[in-house]
Amino acid sequence: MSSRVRRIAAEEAFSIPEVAERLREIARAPGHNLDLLLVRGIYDTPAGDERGRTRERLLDLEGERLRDMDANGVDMQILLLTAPGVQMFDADTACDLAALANDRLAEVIARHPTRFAGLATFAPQAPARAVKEMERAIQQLRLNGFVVNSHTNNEYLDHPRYWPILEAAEALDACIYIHPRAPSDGMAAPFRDYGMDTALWGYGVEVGTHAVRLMLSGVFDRFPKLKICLGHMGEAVHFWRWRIDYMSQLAQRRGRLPHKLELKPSEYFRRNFVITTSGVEDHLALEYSIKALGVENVLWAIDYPYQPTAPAVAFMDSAPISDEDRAKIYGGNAERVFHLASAQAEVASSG
Ligand code: 1WB
Ligand code: MN
Repeated sequence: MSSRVRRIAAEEAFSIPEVAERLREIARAPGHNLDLLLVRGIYDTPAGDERGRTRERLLDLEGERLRDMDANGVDMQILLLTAPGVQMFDADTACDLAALANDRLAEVIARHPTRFAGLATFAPQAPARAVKEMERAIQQLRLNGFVVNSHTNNEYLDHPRYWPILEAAEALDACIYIHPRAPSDGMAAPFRDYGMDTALWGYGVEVGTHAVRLMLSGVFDRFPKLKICLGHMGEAVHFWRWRIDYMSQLAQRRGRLPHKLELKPSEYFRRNFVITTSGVEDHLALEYSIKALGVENVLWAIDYPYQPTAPAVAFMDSAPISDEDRAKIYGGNAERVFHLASAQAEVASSG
């Protein structure tokens, strides 16, 4: 049995031609939504240019992607339908394309069960249908969790409309990965300049805001076993833990919270959240995250194809941490959080 550390990359983006085609239609329609900057850049650009290459890499699953994994010793990618997922479509289109994307994901995993796992998509635009698709994705397709690209029509998952989605995820024991999209309309204006709509800054602010809303709304008292995953080194939410705890007590006393919280926000963050390192190759941020959250709650990710694989591997290989912790972050934690077959089980079934 190999004792080499298993490298499982936990937030790796893909798309399917049908979704890309619909996003191209959205790119060509008039509109002012902040996501359109990205959508026009990737889905309505010639195949040859840099963003066109990103589109090709998103649509490729078994060619260049597997070669890149092999070249860098990446055992497995956990695949997610890339932002904005199906969340810019009308509800019927979104439901249909979510099911199609989940089917394709299950097919590629069936062809490469040791190389890919996948998080299922659903359409928050139609919560009851989303719950049905969530159940199908876990119980029939055997996918490993869920992805949602932050807000939907400028609403966040703390809204009671979406509680059935949170309830289903908890009941299915399946983690919801909240991946960014551009900031919602109400806070978009200052992000229009300097490329700030993107992963440069806007994405983190958008998802960080989403996470803080969830914690303050009380949904983790209602759904205490709900698990949320945040990428990009937790979008820095835990860096603010002391201030959020302190100020949320004041907000509570001033009657600004809807519900008397059972725990402090930092306690919800440790209990109900895990984070990944996607796209953040900073040893100091990693050390802080391990100390603040516990090593069990930190998972490695690359952010393929938006960021290159080799530096993400070099970052983790050279992290000044114990080999035991490195193995947890590289793969052991992902096996637990996303219910993957363990390395031993993989060896036994293939050998
Ligand atoms: C980029 C990065 C674009 C991410 C994305 O589109 C996502 C980018 C959905 O750098 O252009 C990301 O997840 O970091
Ligand atoms: Mn990402």
